[in-house]
Amino acid sequence: MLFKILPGVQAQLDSLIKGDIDVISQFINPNWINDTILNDCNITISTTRRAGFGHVSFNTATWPANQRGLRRALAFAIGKYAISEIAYNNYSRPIDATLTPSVGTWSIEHENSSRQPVGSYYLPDSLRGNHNLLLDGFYDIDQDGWREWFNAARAGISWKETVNTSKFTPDSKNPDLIVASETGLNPSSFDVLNNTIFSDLTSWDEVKVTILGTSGSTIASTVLAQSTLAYHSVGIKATAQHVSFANLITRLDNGDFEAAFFGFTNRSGTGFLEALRTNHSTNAGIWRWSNATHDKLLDVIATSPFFSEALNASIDAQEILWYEQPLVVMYNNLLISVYRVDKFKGWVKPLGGKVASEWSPLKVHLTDLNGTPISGGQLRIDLEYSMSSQNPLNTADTTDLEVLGYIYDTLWKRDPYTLQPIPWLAKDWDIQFVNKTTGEALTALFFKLRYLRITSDFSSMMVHVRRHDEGS
Ligand SMILES: [Ca+2]
Repeated sequence: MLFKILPGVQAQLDSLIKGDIDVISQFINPNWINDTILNDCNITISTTRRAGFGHVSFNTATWPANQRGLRRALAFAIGKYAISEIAYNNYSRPIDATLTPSVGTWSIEHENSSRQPVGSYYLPDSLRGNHNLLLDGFYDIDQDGWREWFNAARAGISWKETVNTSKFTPDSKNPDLIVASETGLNPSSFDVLNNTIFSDLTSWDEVKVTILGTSGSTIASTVLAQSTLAYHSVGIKATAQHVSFANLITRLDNGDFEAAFFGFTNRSGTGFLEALRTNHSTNAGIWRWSNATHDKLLDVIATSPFFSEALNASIDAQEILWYEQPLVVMYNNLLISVYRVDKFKGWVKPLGGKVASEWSPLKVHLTDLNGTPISGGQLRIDLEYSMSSQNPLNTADTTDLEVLGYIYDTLWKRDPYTLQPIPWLAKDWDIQFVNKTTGEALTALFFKLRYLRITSDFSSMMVHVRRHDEGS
């Protein structure tokens, strides 16, 4: 194998067309796929659904993003097909579920849910968006088309537990909307006793939401433009703000944001749901969201020895997220693989991954004139940057890990088509639940290593455990 450092998609595509490399390992924006590539019979393009998604996350510790109605309003009002079309030239599909379809049966996405789907946010539905805003108390009190929120503290009023829905009046954005018969109102959001708050115009604040996204990305600018338009359609004054990626991360960490667009990867099973656990570090650095029922379901997923019980808990947990929308999942884009087929055959396209994965170098082969596989040959792959470390224990750099993945072997791998664990250095393993004297329940993994014809006393052998499932 030979790695060539080629910064930028154009250099990588040029190099592939000239035959200097055999496969592009980097992310390819669909806008780069032109007729030259499409018409080259030595080059193949294939797609696979990414194990991840683009979304808008909310900081649920700040007003107004702490109101579910405001978060759901975006989910309802946004047009998810439009985002996939504009940002990805349709190399993308809308999704609602927090676990992408690439994790198979664990996902509640409509196409593979084992239960009746909870509903869909795919199509823009400003009526339901408006409805959810009204239920949580976002009200266009001065009838100018933008919603306000009653500032109880300034008015010297404390919220009451009782809500008299008969006091609602028609909404300026949707005069036909009937909300008086609705149930499930958030008791913390409204005090309509005596109808006094509706006459006190000075105590209503206009609602404003800023949505962050990185600068220089057409995908980010598309999502931000569509999101602000969606909010405008339901009377929320939303503004897009483009910042550097470093600034975005800092603002997330500091809780200095209301909403932000970025991407997530979830490679396996239900692991991503853990990131939304109340005390999880990812949650503490992004959503600051808490839901005791969701936490309990995660415990079931983590500890249940019964597949169906864990599966049902996963479905229930995703349904809570579907209603609560601490993050509005928007699209599941396709990963585009571009590679030459004139030399090597047998490329592997794993579920949710690209052709340039750990499996292709193991499986590709040259062929003789009769098409019979022959050994040998040099597979050439591009790298965006040079390596910063050759030590797998001290790097999290994607370029480093990509190369190191070909150098270091693991105890087990994932089957590329089913994503189930398969034996590798370990030929078998056993999972046992043990109780220490402290009463603490622990999971113990016992590996039976393959007999390897290597010269070693194993004194320097170490097991390095990396967590891959936390989404960030
Ligand atoms: Ca208004």
